[in-house]
Amino acid sequence: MEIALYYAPITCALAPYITLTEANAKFEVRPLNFRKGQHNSAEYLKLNPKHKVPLLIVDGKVLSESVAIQTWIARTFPQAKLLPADPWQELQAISLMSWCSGGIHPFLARINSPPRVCDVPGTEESVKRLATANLMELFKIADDLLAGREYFFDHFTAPDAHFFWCFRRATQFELPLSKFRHCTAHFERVKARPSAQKLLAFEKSVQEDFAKAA
Ligand SMILES: N[C@@H](CCC(=O)N[C@@H](CS)C(=O)NCC(=O)O)C(=O)O
Repeated sequence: MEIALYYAPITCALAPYITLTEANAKFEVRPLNFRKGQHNSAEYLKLNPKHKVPLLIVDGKVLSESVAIQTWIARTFPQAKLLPADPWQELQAISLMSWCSGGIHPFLARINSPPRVCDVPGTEESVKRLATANLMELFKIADDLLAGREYFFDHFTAPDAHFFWCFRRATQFELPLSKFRHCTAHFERVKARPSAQKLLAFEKSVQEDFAKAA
């Protein structure tokens, strides 16, 4: 089986990178340089008209959307136990990933780029403020879910990688995150895993290559 992951540094494509690594899958990474608009190239748009990463290619077949990609990885490599075995718990895991993707991610995107959702002059700070307030509410929910736990379930699963990305992205903005003690501990715990360490080293090397090519 040939697996390729379209990825860009900093983005949510780091979650499937970690998950594929946890699964011990053999995969090729195809980094896109967003600064150079490679995600909007005609070639990439043919693969993903949504011009987003992550995108997974499996034996020539294309799969978009993090939740589907994470679920595919977990189902394809069951020995890695990347989703809980119990069917109800498995759905809870998919629910958590959908929340990361559809609930949390959009507020991170608004903080990152307010004009993408509102181009009325002078509204940038207000878009950021409202998105931050929403994000704080969501992180409080996650913090409560993670209280007294190492991971969302009784061992590391795909939602841990997905939420790790959400929290990491938030740390890259100036936000008051230290109050989320359990999210912070979870972030450090996932970050210490060899899969996340591999990802961070890979991200650094891609960023260095992009800088050289700038
Ligand atoms: N719902 C998608 C969102 C993916 C997404 O927004 N990816 C961002 C990076 S974090 C992206 O590729 N943005 C480029 C663009 O929108 O042009 C998923 O969960 O996979």
